[in-house]
Amino acid sequence: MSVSRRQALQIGGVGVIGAFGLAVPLSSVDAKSASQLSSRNMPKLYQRTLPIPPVLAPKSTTVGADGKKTHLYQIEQTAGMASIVPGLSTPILGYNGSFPGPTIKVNQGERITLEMDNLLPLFHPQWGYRLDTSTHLHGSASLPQYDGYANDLTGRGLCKDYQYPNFQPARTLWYHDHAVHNTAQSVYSGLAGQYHLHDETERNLLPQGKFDVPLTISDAMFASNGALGYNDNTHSGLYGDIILVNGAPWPVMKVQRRIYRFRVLNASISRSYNFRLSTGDPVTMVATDGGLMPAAQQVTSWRHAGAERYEILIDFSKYPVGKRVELRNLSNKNNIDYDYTGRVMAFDITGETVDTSGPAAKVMPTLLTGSHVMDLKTSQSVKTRHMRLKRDLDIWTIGGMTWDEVMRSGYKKVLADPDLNDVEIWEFENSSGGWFHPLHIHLIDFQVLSRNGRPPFPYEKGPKDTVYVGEGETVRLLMQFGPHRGRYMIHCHNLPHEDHDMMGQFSVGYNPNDPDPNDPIEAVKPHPIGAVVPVPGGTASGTSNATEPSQATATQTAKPTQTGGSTAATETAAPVATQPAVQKDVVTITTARHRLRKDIDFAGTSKTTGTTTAGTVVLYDVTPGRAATRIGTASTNALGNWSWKTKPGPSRLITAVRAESSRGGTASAVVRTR
Ligand SMILES: [Cu+2]
Repeated sequence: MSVSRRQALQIGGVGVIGAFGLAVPLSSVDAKSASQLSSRNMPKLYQRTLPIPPVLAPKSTTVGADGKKTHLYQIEQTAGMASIVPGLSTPILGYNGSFPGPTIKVNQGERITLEMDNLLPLFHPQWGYRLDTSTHLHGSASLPQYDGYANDLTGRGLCKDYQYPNFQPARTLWYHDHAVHNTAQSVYSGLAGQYHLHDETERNLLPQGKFDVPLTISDAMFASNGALGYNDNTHSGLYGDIILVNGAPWPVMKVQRRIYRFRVLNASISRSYNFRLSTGDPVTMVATDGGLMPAAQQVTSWRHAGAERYEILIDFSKYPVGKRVELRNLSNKNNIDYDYTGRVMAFDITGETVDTSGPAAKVMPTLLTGSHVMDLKTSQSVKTRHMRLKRDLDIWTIGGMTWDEVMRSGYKKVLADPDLNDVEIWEFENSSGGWFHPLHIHLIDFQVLSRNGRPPFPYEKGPKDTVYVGEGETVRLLMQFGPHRGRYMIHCHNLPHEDHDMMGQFSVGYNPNDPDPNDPIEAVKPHPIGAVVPVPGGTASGTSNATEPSQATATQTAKPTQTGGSTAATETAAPVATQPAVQKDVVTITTARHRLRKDIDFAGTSKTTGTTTAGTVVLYDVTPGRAATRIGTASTNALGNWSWKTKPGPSRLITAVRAESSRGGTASAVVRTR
């Protein structure tokens, strides 16, 4: 059966019901393009100048009693319009209305309070889900209550004050939405930006200022009216036909004949790249997710999955004026490629007077710097854990767990419970040949020990927080848990995988029933925008000392049972909770059909009275005679409709189904089987 391209694309304002779960045989999608743009609106290679997102200025800076600066920043999450394709405007969601969001730059040891205001529409204008947000600063060892926990949601009209400690070594971080079940579509809609943490070592080794260039790379597909299209191939992944760098399709950048530093972030929700220069020349890799590598690596091409950051140096002095050097993508297994997804951007070498100020303008650094995580030894490890990354029916699992199970346990269930400062080895196994998983562990940096028993790639020989677990691969990672106690997420960074439902959590330094002063949902609540909230004294909650994370640990290890408000976390619990109460929900199932080896199709409604909360409906196979199993998740749109279908469907016949709404309602139905 062939599927029209209109069905294949979930077009803005049209495909509300089917935004999740429409199965599309890949062969039916036009191989030249996924977008439906007319040729007049289709972007061409290397027409746009590379945009550089603005650096955000703080609202204010104060100096604490300890002499350390705290910068107050404010970002408004709003709907906006972007000029991405020629002749049309694209509705987006953006930090301060733009994609990518503004870049935040900070020096090690300076704290940041980020007021994150949710001024988005109540429901996503195209895909209908409720736009509650949670902001994760990826790469930061933030306290759990500031880490963007998926269910720590900030609703429309509310603000959450995030505290960022910035005590870690210099690195490229990024902030992005992490809202439960909707991360993929919210990040795809534009909620992502870079964050640069600087330190003395890095400032003395690597190019700075305009020679230190953020490259946020993503892919997208567009409807004929310029709106974003969405098709995640039944949660396998979204693969757009148009490559964006800093929000512009296939841009070009004029460069001087000197060395440049590029902070390459793959912000695609699913696509992985295999980057290479058109000249075949190597780049010099100097930093990974967690900052500087011990030694620079010459790399001709590198595999780069979602959320990974690699900092590269390119020496343009060896090319003649007028030469164009392209950054290309050789692609990897299990991506869907189109005519121009092999191209990314171009650099045009100019005859402009060369500015040789600053470090590494003309000479490549070779020895960089060691780090705590790269100095860890396997002999320090007290435990080895093994987890499989796997698809069960239509659900992605990690170590046999889904986020749904974590939610059902009242956020108690964990995949691992290391003690504070424990060193452990974690192994991730992907036995499948059908997909790859970029695995992200919050809080910590890790060292990649091996992949299938062999050494990691040269470009992985630095501190990492996300690792490419390719087809048929098992990776071994070494890490130390700290400096904070509490619960943190671990998940796949193919975001449709994460949302359905490849996410779990681990707990550092607590037993399951210990009280948790750093509870990721309860410790710090959002407040109405504009309300004055007391900032706890000397906060960033004990993580202020740049050079002594052990100091931070000491503050955080205050007995969880302690009362009397003497810990920072207890003090920050003061702001009033303003989350709307869950209202009565009525769920119906209007369609329930499973034709074995053909298709499966469920649809219905989930309607609430009073305030509506974010809605998803989880479907369970409740066929008599076997244990109930989860089969899928659908999102409820603004009209209260949900739908879930896939082909060919589960391999054993489902004769009864139960729908459970996240808003509390349930319904069951007999399934038609013909
Ligand atoms: Cu995955």
